[in-house]
Amino acid sequence: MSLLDDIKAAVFAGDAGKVREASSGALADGISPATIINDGLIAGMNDIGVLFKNNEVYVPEVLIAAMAMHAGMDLLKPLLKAGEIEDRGTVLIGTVKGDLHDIGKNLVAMMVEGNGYRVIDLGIDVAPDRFIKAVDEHRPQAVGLSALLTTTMPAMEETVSKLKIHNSQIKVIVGGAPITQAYADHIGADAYAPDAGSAVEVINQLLAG
Ligand code: B1M
Repeated sequence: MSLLDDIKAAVFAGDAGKVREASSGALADGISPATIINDGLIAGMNDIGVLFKNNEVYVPEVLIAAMAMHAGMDLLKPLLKAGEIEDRGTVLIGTVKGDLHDIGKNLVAMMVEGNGYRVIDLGIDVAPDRFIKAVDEHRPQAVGLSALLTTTMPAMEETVSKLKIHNSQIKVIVGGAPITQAYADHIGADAYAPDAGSAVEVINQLLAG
């Protein structure tokens, strides 16, 4: 097995120590940080994302894999030269106003980041105006909104509406347990994703075309 396969397997297994060790070995072998990130760390997160989407692994495995991926990122990011890694764009994400649930939103953020996007996570209980301020500050290509309560679904609708008035070009993706494709269509979101793995696919599709 190559060192890149070792890194991929270590991310998949959630073994942060092994990720660091194999990444250092790959660097010593002359493999570039960008290649290690793309073909090792991101590839490992992609693999776990597919299994998560198919209900073959669960939340803890994904969280542990993401922590392992971050261990590698921490080592490699300072070594990257400008422009060395494909800039897939920036995604802003947050849980809507009044809603304090963040486990699912964090999973989505980790999977999106693990697929090469820059993620700005605004956290929980994010009012529409904070999203708008952050759009102006970070110029994301997409905004992701999460809601877990039926009582905060109207805040999601308000946020989508205000974002679209502010910037009609921005793509808005929504998700969370009570959210459906029909609701996403109703509130004018560009896309809906039922889980973190699908969120990555949907963002890839939205930003590709
Ligand atoms: Co809350 N809670 N909670 N809670 N809580 C639910 C959601 C609830 C269904 C429990 C129940 O009654 N059976 C219920 C909502 C009922 C409803 O509205 N229909 C509920 C309630 C009522 C409440 C309170 C009102 C309780 C109270 O105080 N009386 C209160 C509200 C607080 C508030 O937000 N203002 C409350 C509080 C809490 C805790 C703080 C204790 C805690 C949250 C801790 C945290 O998040 N840091 C909590 C928890 C943990 C839950 C349950 C048990 C688990 C939620 C979770 O994390 N699931 C939940 C019951 C349940 O779901 N079994 C419940 C795991 C997570 C991975 O899944 O978040 O669905 P999920 O995310 C998925 C997808 O939805 C999707 O991808 C994720 C990964 O696959 N997804 C996206 C999510 N966001 C996405 C965004 C996307 C795309 C996909 O694009 C951007």
